[in-house]
Amino acid sequence: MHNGKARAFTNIALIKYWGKKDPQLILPMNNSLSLTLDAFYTETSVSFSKEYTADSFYLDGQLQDEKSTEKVRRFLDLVREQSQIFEYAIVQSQNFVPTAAGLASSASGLAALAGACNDALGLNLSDKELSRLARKGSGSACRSIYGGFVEWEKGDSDQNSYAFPVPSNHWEDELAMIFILINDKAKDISSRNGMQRTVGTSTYYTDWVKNVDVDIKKAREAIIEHDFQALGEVTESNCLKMHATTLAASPPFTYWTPDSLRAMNKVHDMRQAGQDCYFTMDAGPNVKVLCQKKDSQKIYNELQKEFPVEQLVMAYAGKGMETLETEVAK
Ligand code: FM0
Repeated sequence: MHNGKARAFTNIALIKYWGKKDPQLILPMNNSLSLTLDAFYTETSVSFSKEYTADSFYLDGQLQDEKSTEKVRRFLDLVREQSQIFEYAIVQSQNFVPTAAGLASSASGLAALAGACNDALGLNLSDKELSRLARKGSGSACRSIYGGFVEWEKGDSDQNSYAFPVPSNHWEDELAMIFILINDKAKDISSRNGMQRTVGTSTYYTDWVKNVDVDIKKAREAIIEHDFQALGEVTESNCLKMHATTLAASPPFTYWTPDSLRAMNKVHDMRQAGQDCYFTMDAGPNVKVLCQKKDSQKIYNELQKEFPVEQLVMAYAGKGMETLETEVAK
């Protein structure tokens, strides 16, 4: 029996990962840059044993079906290959989210699973190797190995595509991100499928790839200079460019709902009124508002005029992946 346990926090990209060059190895088309947050995280235990006859995956105590287990099982296969320990595993994950609104995150989930497997099988992986391993579970997970600002260097092979911390002199501790959780009854398109369709069919996609390096550079500079307006502007503009690519896909799609637009408008109105805040969105309808910690309570209160408090979550910068004590002896 080999047991391991780890916790990882989710991260939100300020400059987005959008498109794969190699879907098998999960090599991205572009660099991305994120902020790891403290409000959403996953704790995962894994045990490998010769006695098990199949992999099983429990999420929040519920045994998951074949479809939800697939990502986990494929990841376990990679780990078995890497460790040469060919045993089935039981994976138990708990998602910690401050409201009932769900917000499952493959970034925190796969980063925690990578950490737990490393712990269980005594792989002794460095952070760089852990980032590479997590990447193969879910691209954005490679960034959740680290806290604060993180950049994912796209690379061009399994060896050189990994995330690393962006030096910021602890500037992230002065920032906040407020989540506006928006319910979407429409059928959703996963980020994996959405980016695949976009790369394959969107006439705007080449434009995205051409421009994203400029945004990465602007974000890096803003972080070095602790220039909040510059970081906010490039965050918002990069998000809009990513979402524009989906409109030119075939068939076209969008992650925006009327309430997402209402939230984006609210952020614009607040900015007009002199508040320093900027939005970003990922492959779903939720809107995240980047602001400075010193203004965060005021902005949160202002958002409450438009959205019920149950839909708002305040987040600050979070830590990197950590190994936890297992309950059972190894
Ligand atoms: O996080 O197919 O990691 O940079 O969230 O598992 O590699 O779930 F807005 C989209 C995340 C994409 C931007 O994609 O995809 C970002 C996104 P996978 P992920």
